[in-house]
Amino acid sequence: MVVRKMAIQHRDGTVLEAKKAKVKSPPMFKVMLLNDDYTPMDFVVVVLQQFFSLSREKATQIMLKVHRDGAGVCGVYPRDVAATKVEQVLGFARQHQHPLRCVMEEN
Ligand code: TYC
Repeated sequence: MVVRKMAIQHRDGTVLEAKKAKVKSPPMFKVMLLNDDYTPMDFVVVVLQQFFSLSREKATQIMLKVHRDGAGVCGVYPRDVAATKVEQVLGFARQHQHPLRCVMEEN
């Protein structure tokens, strides 16, 4: 936390000093899916619905973006939440023997 000191000097020489606490918002991380040639499209849509609370329509849009562009953002979260999402997605993909990749990146 950054603390900025502000001083007001009065005519009589007394000084009033106030500290203003500057609250810094926590760093945020994008969770991204990466494309591959093997993971079924339907599986990716289920992942996006289950772990990122997206509608089937929004999940389908993001899956298609990843398929076309190579990567796409699933959501933006504080560090620990983003790390948990990545682990959950990778664990779920591994259970189903799909090579789906999921990464986090500071926003
Ligand atoms: N490219 C995959 C296919 O054609 C689909 C896919 C989409 C895979 C998004 C991964 O993150 C991904 N079956």
